[in-house]
Amino acid sequence: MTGNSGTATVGAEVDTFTSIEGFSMGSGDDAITLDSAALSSLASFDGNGGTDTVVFDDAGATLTDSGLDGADFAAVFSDVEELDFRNTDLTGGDTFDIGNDEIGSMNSGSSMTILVDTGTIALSDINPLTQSGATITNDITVGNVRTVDWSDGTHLEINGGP
Ligand SMILES: [Ca+2]
Ligand SMILES: [Ca+2]
Ligand SMILES: [Ca+2]
Ligand SMILES: [Ca+2]
Repeated sequence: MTGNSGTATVGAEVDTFTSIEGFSMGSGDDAITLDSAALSSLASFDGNGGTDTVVFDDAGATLTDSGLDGADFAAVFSDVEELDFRNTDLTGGDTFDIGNDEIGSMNSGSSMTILVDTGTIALSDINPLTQSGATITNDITVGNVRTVDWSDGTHLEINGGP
């Protein structure tokens, strides 16, 4: 990670982050595309209503390079329904660790979809953690979709898409 002047695109607006900023979105479907420097400079992003997507796209640093896991996203995002990792990678046996508490913190309905390109990130590269005493009650893969459920009602879908 170099410096703290990351970029993020929210709708048609491109922001260059030189200081801590926060965003609060409207009731529609919103998306934010950001790199690791932007993530580290972003104070908060509230998707509010609608199906809101966080796209992680950093040409210079993958999720592995930046050491990003669910906790790093949960620290910033709320009312977000999708994490789009189709333009990034996990390498060298690294996993993206994300637990039920982190999903619950990002989405009040405790439901999250992670989009991956199985050419770079396998469905099994996402590592579901158990937090606050919950257990994993269901972890099944059918075709390109892996579904994980926790005993506290948290739901995760990892979608390798067509
Ligand atoms: Ca929204
Ligand atoms: Ca939302
Ligand atoms: Ca990791
Ligand atoms: Ca990979």
